[in-house]
Amino acid sequence: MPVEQRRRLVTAVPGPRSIDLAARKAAAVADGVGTIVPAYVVEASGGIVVDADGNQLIDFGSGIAVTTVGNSAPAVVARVQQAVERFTHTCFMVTPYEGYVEVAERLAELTPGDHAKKTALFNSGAEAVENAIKIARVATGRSAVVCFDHAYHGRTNLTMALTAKDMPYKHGFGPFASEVYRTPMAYPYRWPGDPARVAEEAFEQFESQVHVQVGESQVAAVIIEPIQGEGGFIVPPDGFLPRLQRWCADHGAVLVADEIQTGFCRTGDWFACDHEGVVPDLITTAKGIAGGLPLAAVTGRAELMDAVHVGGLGGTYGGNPIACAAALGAIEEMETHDLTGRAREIEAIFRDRLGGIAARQPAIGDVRGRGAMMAIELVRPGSKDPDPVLTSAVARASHAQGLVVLTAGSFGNVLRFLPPLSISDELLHEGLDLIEQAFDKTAA
Ligand code: PLZ
Repeated sequence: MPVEQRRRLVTAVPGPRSIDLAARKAAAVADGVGTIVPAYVVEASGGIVVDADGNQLIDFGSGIAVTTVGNSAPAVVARVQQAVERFTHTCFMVTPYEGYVEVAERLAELTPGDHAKKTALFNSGAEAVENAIKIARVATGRSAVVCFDHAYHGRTNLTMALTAKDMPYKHGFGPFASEVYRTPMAYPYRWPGDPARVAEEAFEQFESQVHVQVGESQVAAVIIEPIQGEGGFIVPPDGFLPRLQRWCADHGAVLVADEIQTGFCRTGDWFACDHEGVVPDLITTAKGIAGGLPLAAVTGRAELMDAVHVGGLGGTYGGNPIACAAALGAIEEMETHDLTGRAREIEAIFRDRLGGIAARQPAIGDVRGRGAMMAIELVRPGSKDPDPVLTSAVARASHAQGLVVLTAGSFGNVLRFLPPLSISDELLHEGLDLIEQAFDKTAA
């Protein structure tokens, strides 16, 4: 590994070089594009991000769950280097190439279910979600899409409509796409009903709201993140996803699993749906699929995927050859290094340490997640009132100490941990020490 796997602070974070770059950013880049930790990166690998001032930060973010195999992972670099020297682009819709086909073959093998599957490749997660809905609509001849509270599916017009949160994602950007209906999410920590029956009650509400407000026969697709990401790492209790799967099968609707954040070993399985053996009709993937290069996919039942007329799916860059090479390299890394197993080990470390911190910090209301996708929800002690102020204070104190950590949640009160699976146990523990210290410094 080229970068020494050690945290090191040589200046404040951000340091003078990053501050200069931030001034250039302020002058040249639209303000609407924010930055969470304004330390400008020059290099990254394993569990370390190096900034322009020479600071070495511990990475608990993976560029929002993207560099699951680590930054510049060897198999990704090797395959990208080979590919980029041969050709950079032809457009698969003009003169095709093998890498695209090979990624589609691998997705058919790796995604849940052993039915005949096909794939179409795109550039971003949002684009994959948009296309999954297009496919579901053509295949069913219906238009309604059902999504969930706290969902995040992207920033394009249709995906904004599917995303639940106003600020910052939707505010002022309407009008939004129509025929989108939202129902309650099985959110154990905040479920108002019987805590032992969250899966059943949430499903009952889904079923009755769809019946009354949409009509079963109108539903093209039900789209859900099997563990919600931006919404705050909300893990539905066992039984909720299988009920949705059965409902979709019974009513001729397409179940779309948005595994853009949860997919590719992140949760300790290849896909989060695998945890309960749920087999979605369509699955959207992106992020972890290609080790940091922009690639996204819709994979699903061959008969659904093939319902769209020739020429109906595509895009100039979809399945770019360099991104496909990167994806094959990332999958190779996942297989050779048993990264599903590594995600489970990381979960064990986080559960143990976060449980210990939560026992001493009454502001931590919930510890949850799966694999290397763990989170804590912060509340005012003695209540479940969200505490976004403390959440951002803990995040900022961690950033200052050289830990890249992200927040999430509809109420901005979730600290989420998404380390690359290539991180060492030492760096995990050190990062968790920094979280613990940040609480000691900031919590009342
Ligand atoms: N579906 C489940 O997590 C992207 C958003 C970051 P794109 N999540 C990170 C931000 O603030 O823009 C995401 C996701 C799920 C879809 C998407 C969208 O993926 O590649 O960002 O378009």
